[in-house]
Amino acid sequence: MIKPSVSLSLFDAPPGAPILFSNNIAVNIPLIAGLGYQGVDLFVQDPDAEVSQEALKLLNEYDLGVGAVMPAALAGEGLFLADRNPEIRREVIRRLDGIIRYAAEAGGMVSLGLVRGNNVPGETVQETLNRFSDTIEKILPVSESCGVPLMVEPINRYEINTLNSSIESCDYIQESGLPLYLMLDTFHMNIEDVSIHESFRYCRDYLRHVHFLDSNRLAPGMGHLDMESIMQTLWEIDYRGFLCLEALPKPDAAACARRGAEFFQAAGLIKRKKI
Ligand code: LER
Ligand code: MN
Repeated sequence: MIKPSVSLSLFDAPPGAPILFSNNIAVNIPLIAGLGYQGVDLFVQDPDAEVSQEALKLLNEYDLGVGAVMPAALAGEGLFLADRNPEIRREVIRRLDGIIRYAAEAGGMVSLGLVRGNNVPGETVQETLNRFSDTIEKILPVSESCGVPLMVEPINRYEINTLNSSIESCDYIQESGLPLYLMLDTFHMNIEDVSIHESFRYCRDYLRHVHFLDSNRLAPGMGHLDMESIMQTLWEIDYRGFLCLEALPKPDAAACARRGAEFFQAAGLIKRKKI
């Protein structure tokens, strides 16, 4: 079953972030459900904040699931899994512990994107990835005991310099031997991958989540990718999971979410209703 969802943050989203709905959950959660979406990706800063518990209650009330819990805010605070400074690595492990426990309550998975950190001058990419793997080994006891899958999200070269393409990320997971999965984002795939279709086929056994955006990080149909044919490939590989509109709120959040809902209606993923 493929389910459409949108991105929602529990704090004021930084300008330029691909967060469709920002804060104001009492208004946004009913709106998201009203458009026919079936879930959200949750950008969380502090899992212990009151808003984090309120969000779970409201999501439950409106029958919305959680795909990925996104710890991108940690990266915004300078906390990275592959950081050379052991103090920073200890702090990111501590903060991720809370986020993983929250994801377990939400029934979601945790994405490791910008939070993995950059390769810095003076060492090889492999050395950076080895440190990333070492830190992951330290968070696995909690993610495994909570039953929360950890997913690597390949991200384009303009945002990070490790694990940019889908295929190199899939190879990294296989070579590391770590129990990690993949979430693929068509916006990044369009920049880094030779073929979005071939990447989905190559990664199918590891694929747990999809960020489903057009070329300009807006709803399908608002850019120049052939999103219908990408959808077709996802059916072909028997993908079952969320297609999350992790979009920019342009021209505004509701308008972009409505364009996405129209696409998902046409694809038969949202039941016909007036949107
Ligand atoms: C997060 O899902 C993402 O796609 C990154 O580009 C973070 O901004
Ligand atoms: Mn993404």
